[in-house]
Amino acid sequence: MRIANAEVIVTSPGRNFVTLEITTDDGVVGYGDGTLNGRELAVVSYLRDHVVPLLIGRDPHKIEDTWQYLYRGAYWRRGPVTMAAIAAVDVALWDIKAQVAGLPLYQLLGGASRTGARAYGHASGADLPELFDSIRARLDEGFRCIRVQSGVPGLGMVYGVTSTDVRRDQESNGRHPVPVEEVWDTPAYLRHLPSVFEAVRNEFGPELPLLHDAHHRLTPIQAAQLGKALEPYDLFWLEDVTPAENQEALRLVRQHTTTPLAIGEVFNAVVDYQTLIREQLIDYVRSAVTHAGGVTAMRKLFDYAAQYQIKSGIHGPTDISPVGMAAGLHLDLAIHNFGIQEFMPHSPDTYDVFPHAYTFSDGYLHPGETPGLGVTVDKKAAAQFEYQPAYLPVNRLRDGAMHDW
Ligand code: CS2
Ligand code: MG
Repeated sequence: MRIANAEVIVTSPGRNFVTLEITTDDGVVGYGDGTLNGRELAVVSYLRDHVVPLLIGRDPHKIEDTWQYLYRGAYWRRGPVTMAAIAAVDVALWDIKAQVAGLPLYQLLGGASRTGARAYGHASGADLPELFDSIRARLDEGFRCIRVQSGVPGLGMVYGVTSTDVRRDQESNGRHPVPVEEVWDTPAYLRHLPSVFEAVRNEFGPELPLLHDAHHRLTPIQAAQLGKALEPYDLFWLEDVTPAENQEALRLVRQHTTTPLAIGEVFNAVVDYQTLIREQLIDYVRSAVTHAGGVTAMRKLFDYAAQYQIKSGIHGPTDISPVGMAAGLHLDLAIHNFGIQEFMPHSPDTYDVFPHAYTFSDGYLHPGETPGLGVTVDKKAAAQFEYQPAYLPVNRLRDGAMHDW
């Protein structure tokens, strides 16, 4: 069996998605997600110009060898564009292998370790009444674990808070020719957030698992203060307290708080976690299959983390396509050290482009029993949605200085 064709599909049903379609000479078709939010066309070029020519004629079953060929063969290591491109190839090859085996992918990863993947949904509000409505809406949809994001008095737009509560595919602030600029004030946020969690616990009781995403905005000592201040509210996790490029900085945070920590959505290789995992500075690894080199690399990450009782929390925003989502769900079902799965449902238009077998019910996701990944691309539907440039917002402090968004 040989790879006969590889095609990059760009579509934009509400937001941009990059998909690699690999076809074998036997006519088996596999899909991989290579979407990198705000920098999509860089991955398209990396794939079309540098990777696709290397794939034609290769044995699609040699997944590990192809991964190493693309990783080591580039000479230049890691980086989000490279790793998203490698992920797209890797996932498409796993899709092909599982289809040839006639099995859903999770069976090739060791079979099911659980009946479903516990998921968390996003709730947000500019103020408490809006936030409570949003939490109730998620509970009504079947979510049993909730990420809570809140507006901060005196600040306008804040990461994770939407005016309409429709956190589906649309880029968070619509499409703009240049990034939207938000204003950020860390002390105001630190003063306000504990009161939000106190109110949510008073309203919804002690049992509901609650999460929060600080989105890389704090210094290590601020992160320590926040973790400590939130301890009474028993969070499932506190996410991305610092940018974590400086892994050692997490030692300071860890010394000061028992609030569980999750990090990793902007990492793209196992080595990015080396200190965090070896020194047990976090509790959950957050990479997406799409951004960290595919199923092959994620399996190695989870196995390494498992040695230290660190669990998975795969990144699942809507900028991961249903193809990337499905790849994550097969891992969730198979690995032993599963923690939780982030789940933001995609829009109906996106689901039309990507027919999929995975399901969500009563708080749990399941990848389905279709051989392979269980997701395809309807190319006719995809062609109706042309690529549109779009950027993530940027953040400035009150004095105008750039800050992490
Ligand atoms: C996030 C994302 O889901 C999350 O936890 O932090 O929403 C993130 O902002 C986007 O994936 C950026 O593209
Ligand atoms: Mg996050």
